[in-house]
Amino acid sequence: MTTTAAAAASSIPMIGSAATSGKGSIVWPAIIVGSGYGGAVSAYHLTANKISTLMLEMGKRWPHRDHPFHPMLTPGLSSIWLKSWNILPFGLNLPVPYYTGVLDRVDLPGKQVYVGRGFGGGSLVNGGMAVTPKRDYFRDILPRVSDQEMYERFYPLARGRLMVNSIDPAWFGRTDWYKFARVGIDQAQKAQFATAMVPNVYNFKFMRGEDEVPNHPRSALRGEVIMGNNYGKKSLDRTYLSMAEATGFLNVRDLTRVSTIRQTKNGEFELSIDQLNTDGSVASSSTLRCQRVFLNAGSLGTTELLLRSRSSGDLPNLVDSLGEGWGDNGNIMTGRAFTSATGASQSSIPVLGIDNWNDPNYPFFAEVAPLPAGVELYTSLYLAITRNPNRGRLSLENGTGKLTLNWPDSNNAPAIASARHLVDRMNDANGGLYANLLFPSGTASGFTYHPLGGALLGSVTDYYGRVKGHKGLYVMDGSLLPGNVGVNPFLTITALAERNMEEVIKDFASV
Ligand code: FAE
Repeated sequence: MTTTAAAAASSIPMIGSAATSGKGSIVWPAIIVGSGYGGAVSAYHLTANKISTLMLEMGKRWPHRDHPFHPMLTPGLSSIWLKSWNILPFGLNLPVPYYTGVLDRVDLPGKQVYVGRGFGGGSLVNGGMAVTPKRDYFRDILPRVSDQEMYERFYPLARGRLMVNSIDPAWFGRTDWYKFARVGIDQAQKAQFATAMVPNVYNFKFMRGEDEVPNHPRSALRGEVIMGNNYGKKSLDRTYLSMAEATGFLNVRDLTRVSTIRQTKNGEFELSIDQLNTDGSVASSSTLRCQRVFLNAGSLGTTELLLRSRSSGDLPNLVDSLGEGWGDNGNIMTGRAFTSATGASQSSIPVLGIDNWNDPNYPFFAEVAPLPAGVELYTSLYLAITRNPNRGRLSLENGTGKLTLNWPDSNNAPAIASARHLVDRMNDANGGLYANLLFPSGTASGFTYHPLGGALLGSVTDYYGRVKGHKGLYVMDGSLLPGNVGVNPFLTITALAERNMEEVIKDFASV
């Protein structure tokens, strides 16, 4: 759904209303770039305060009533962002329709970065795991943010607004769909690893209905997740963004990509935008104006826009540390074959973690990941988040001006060591071999689902996401976080954005 600024400005009675400037174009009180976690929390707070807000999202808005999404083994039109082949780690390069689908992979030197595209950002494609980091690790990575405030106030607030819930232990204990996770618990216990059940934004009552109620619509039990869920998952378009739209103060333009941001002499901002067709071509280009910009294009998108705008002289005062502190959250995938039967039917939503975070030598938190192939593979799959202290730097490549990353292979060494420790100890205790058919070298460290950093809190921004050097410009997304949060990141991105927005909304008092 697309609402024009002009229509919105004339129809909404607002405190901070979009004003017509002397030149006749609309000046929005606030524009948000990107509709993932940072963008959605920004939208919630701005609109709750009756600030007329325009949200620009380069991906497409997919109405849930159309049930547009496909299982990951049979991708379709809505699945992949502007590629003609399946980009999944096990996608075998099979052909897919070239369209503005939900899952994208940005290939940078040393790292393939998976991201969500569409109204809802990463929430459309992620596994929904809503995990709180260990409190002492949080203190390590963000020492200037009060952990008391975060753990007593903002994490619970974020969990509530994201509609996080937990699986019923009795159903988990008996359903065939989670045999793979129960096997994970048994085998981890034999290997003397601790395990933890993990909350999720997928509605587990709905999932149980998928299992037990005849003719119930299926999503998690139909292999849907990484290319969108038609039902069950409380993606942001069903939570924060829907609450923001219900206020009447949020206007959304999808398929709208921001290319540069310029601050003018009077302190306002001009955003250059391209309206995209669903084949990726540019239908039209124009400029939008606003008083404040909330930049939430994700770690790569936000950092790239800032780098580009600095290099063109449009945001000349951005600090030198822009692009630094980027990390892959220690992501690494591995697996074990010829182990116990893990079940032919597997829910696509993970609920179990193997928690070895406090091991000083091989720290990791490993999601026991589903492999919903529909046949018994006697294989266990793990997406491990390791404590990898190595960081890269995002920058623009000389000559081409394309986003690039400095990430030597040696940066992956701590992740590989921890992942191998996981597999070796599990195999020693339970039997089994490295799943070399899936991962020829035993582990896959050349990708990440969790890009973090590039515009670090307290460095590129102040301690609340206000960008240094450009008053009125804010960042609230994963680019604030220093490369590794120790668990799956969206709950921390959301909770931190809640904390920051509660503070920066006070900046509007003067408007
Ligand atoms: P993000 O959600 O990426 O949103 C950024 C938005 O900005 C996107 O919609 C972009 O299309 C849009 N955008 C980018 N550039 C532009 C531009 N120039 N103009 C206009 N729009 C633009 O950012 N995390 C968990 O905690 N639990 C999980 O279970 C989990 N599973 C995952 C599985 C997969 C396959 C993937 C890819 C990620 C997973 N994640 C998971 C990571 C999580 O989704 C990610 O950390 C957050 O989505 C990042 O939130 P941001 O707000 O930073």
